[in-house]
Amino acid sequence: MAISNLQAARAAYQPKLPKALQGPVKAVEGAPTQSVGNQAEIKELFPNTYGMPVITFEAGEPVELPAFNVGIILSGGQAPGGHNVISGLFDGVKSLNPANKLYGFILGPGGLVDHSYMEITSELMDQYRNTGGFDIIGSGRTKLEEEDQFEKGIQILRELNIKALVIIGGDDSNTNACVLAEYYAAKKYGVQVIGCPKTIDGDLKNEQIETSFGFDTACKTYSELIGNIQRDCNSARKYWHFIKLMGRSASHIALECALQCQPNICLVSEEVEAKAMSLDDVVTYIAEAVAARAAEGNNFGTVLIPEGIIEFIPAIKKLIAELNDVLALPAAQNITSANEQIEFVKAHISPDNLAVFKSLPSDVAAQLALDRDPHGNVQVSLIETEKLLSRMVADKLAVWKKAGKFVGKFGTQHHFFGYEGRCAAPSNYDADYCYSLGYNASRLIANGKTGYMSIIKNTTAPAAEWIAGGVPITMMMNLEKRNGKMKPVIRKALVELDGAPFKFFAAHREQWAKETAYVYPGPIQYWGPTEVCDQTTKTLQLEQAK
Ligand code: FBP
Repeated sequence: MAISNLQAARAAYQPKLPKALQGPVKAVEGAPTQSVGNQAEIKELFPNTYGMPVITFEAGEPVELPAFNVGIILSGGQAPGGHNVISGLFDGVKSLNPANKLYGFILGPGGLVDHSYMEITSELMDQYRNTGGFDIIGSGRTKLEEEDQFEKGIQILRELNIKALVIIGGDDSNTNACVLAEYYAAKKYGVQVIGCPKTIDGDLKNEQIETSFGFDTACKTYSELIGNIQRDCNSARKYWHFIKLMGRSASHIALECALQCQPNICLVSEEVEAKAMSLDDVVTYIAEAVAARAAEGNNFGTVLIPEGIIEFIPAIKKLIAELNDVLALPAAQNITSANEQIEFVKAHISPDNLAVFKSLPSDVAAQLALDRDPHGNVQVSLIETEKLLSRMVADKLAVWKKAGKFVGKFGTQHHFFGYEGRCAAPSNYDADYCYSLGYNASRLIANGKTGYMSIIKNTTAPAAEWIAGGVPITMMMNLEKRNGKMKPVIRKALVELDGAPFKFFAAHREQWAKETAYVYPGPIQYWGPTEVCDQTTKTLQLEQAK
C-alpha cells in the first residue's frame, strides 16, 4: 500500500498513556450508581448491569491470565482516532498475553450478525497506527437490538473463542452495546461487552466522559478550513460565506469552531430553542448583522450554522415529533416512493403541523418527511440549511433595500463541512486519547467487566496525569421516544447555555459580528511547540477551567 511521507513519519509516533496504565493495574470501585433519569424503569430493563460502580484504575500487581480473544466493532459515523482505539486495544490485549488475538468485525455491527470478520495481526495493525479513518475494518450503522441478532452474534463469538466485544460508537451505538451486555449477562453466555465514546459531534459527554473522541481533530480541521475562508473573505471583501457544520442535533462543533475562528455570526440551535425563535427571527438576526456591517462598508462576513438548527425551531421541532410518530405507523412501513410518503404524511398530521409543513420550502419539507436513519434520527446532514437561510436573508434584505434600511451588496457562497473532518489524521490529543481508551478497554476486560464504557479523564493535563477507568453505561441512561416508542437511551449532551463555552462566546459575539476579528487557526501540527501541537479544544479548556 502506497503511503504519504506524513503517514510514514506519523506511524512512528508512540501515543502516550496515563501513568496508571503504564504497568499492571488494580481496579478501585466507587459507590453504586443510578441512571440519570427514569431510575426504576432502567433498573427493571437492565437487572444485571444496573447500579454497578464507577471504576478507576491505579497501579497494581501483575496477574497471569490465560490467553483470550477479543472482538472489535466500529459503529456509526467515522471519527478521527478510531484506528488508535484499535491499536491501543491491540497492544493492551497483547501485553496481557502475547497469545491473545483481536478480531475485527467488518463494516460495523452488521459484521457480527453476518459473521464477517478478520483477525487484526500485528502487520495489519502497523499500517494503520495514528491514521485517520475507519477503513481497517470499516464501519456501519446496523442497529443491534433484536434477540435474533444477539443470538447470531454469540455463535460467531463462541466459534472464535471471543471473551469480550468492544463496540466503538456514539450514544446510540453504546446504548445498543449496553442492551447486548445485559442480554449476554442475563443468558450467562460469558461474553463481556465494553463501549468506547466516539463521535465528532461531541454530544456523548457527561460527568464521567469529558469528550467523545474525534471531536478535537474534526473541529481543528473545520477551523482550519473556516480560517482559510475568512482570509479569502477578508481579502476579496465581496462575499458572505454561509457555512453549515456537522454535529446532528447538538451545536458543539459550530460553537467550538466559533471559539477558534471568531466568525461574524454563529447560530447555536440550543439558544434558538430556548428563546423560542421562529425561522423568521433567525433570518432577521442574520440580516441585521449583514446590514450593520454593510453600513460600515463591509459587504462580507462568515456565518456558522449547526446542521441540526432546523430541528430546534420550536414549530418545526413539534412538526418533526409528529412526523416521527406518523412515520412509525404500521401503514407507513410499506410505502415505497418519496411522493407517496409525503402524501401519507400530509394526510396524517394535525392541521397545525400541516400548516407549518406547507409553509416550508418544498425541498426542506420533503427532507423532513423522508426516511430516518436506523436510530430514528432525521438525516439533518442532507438538509441544505445554509442555502435556505441565505436565500431567506437575501429576500429580507431586498425588502429592506427598498425601504432604505439596507445600503450594501449581498453576495453569497455556501459550504458544508462534515465529511472533510471525520477521517482526518488524529491530532496528538486524539491520537493519545484514543490509544488510551483502547488500552484501557483491555484492562476493563481483564478485570471481568461488562456493560461499561472505557473512560479517560483529566485530559487537559499532561497525558501521564490522565485518569483511566470505566463507567457503567446504565448510569448515563434515561427513557426517550424513538421511532414512536419510549426506549432506554444514553442522554445526549447538548450545548448548555449556562456552560462556560457558550458564555464565553455570548460575551464576545457582538464584537465579532461588527468588527472583522477573525482568527486563522491553520492546519493541525504534529511536531513543534506544545502550545501549537498539544492544545485541547477551547470547549474542554473552558469547561475544565470552572
Ligand atoms: P455518529 O453520530 O455516528 O458519530 O455520526 C456523526 C455524523 O457525522 C453526524 O455529524 C452527521 O449528521 C451524520 O454522522 C452523517 O451520517 P452519514 O455518515 O450516514 O452520512
